[in-house]
Amino acid sequence: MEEVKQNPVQEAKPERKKIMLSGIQPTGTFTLGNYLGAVRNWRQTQEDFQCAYFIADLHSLTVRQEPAKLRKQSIDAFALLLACGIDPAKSLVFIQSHVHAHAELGWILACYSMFGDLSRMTQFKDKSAKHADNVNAGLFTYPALMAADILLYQPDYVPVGEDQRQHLEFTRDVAVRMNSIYGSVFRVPDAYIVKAGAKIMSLQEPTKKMSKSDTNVNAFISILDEPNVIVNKFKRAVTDSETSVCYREGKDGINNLMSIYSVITGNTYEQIERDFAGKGYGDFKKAVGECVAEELRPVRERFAELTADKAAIEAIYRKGAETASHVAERTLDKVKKKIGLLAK
Ligand code: AQP
Repeated sequence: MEEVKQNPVQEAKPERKKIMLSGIQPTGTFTLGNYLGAVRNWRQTQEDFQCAYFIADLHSLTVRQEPAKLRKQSIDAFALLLACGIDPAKSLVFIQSHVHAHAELGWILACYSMFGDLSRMTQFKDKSAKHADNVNAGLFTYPALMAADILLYQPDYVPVGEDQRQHLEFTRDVAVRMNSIYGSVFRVPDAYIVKAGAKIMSLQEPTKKMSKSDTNVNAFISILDEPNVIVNKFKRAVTDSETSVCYREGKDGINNLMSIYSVITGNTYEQIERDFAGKGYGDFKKAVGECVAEELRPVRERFAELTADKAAIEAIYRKGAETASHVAERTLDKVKKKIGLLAK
């Protein structure tokens, strides 16, 4: 196989492109929410930014995982990133646990993270309520690891959907705290606001966000679902007892479907309301299902091609780990020196 060159995010010239970084957990096949809210935008941003994208496998450990399943999900998630159009020739793509600096800086930053701030994190509250039998320390300190994931690559921007704002604020606070004690250690990243597809909701409980670890398979669209499965899930989507397709407060189910349809087709809500005036929810759900199935078709096909050659995928993530380690260790060495750890 031809060697794929990974794009080293920090070896940029003064007129460098801005650096952008994000990650996704290997907790299941990506959903339509992950795709529209994150990965599809990542594919577009890699044209204008120097991007680094990673599989956040260390984060997935905050919830108990089956080892064999996690391994498979991690390699599949990596292949999915590539299938969604993340191009290792343009972006740095790697697996978090392959780069030791993440865990190491995570510990250091935990020592600069405040208990009060950690205890206010929505994700900690949500996940500890959902997994009351396993409220572990990682679930509590994960924002410090997330700050390390980001700050190691000195990005200018982190793309944030609605659910991620708090994490970036936490990261910025830690970076500012360290910079104010030790001088310039980190670039303080700004939010890159993702408007389109910012939050896709569950098809069964449209007040909850669509999640890949939802136990109800009808609640989410997996990006590898077959077209007929996608159309059927949309047919079953929870809506309301009215009949007109319009975007209005309280119509959470229809609002969600309109938002999905609008992101994919580029049609405005007014246009959608006009196109479906006089038609029932059935017609609209079918149209949404069909456009989603069409949007995901190339991803599914590319994923099948990629996973047929496991060695090729391994070569890409090994190369990614090597390049990412090189970049991350430069930041880590700088931090260690600044805070007073003795050099080897
Ligand atoms: N429903 C969503 N709508 C829009 N964006 C979403 N994202 C997740 N769900 C939606 C975005 O996907 C990126 C990666 O998320 P993640 O896998 O790291 O964690 P998550 O947000 O916890 O995603 P899930 O699917 O809900 O995973 P589980 O079920 O394991 O907790 C992020 O940029 C996120 O904003």
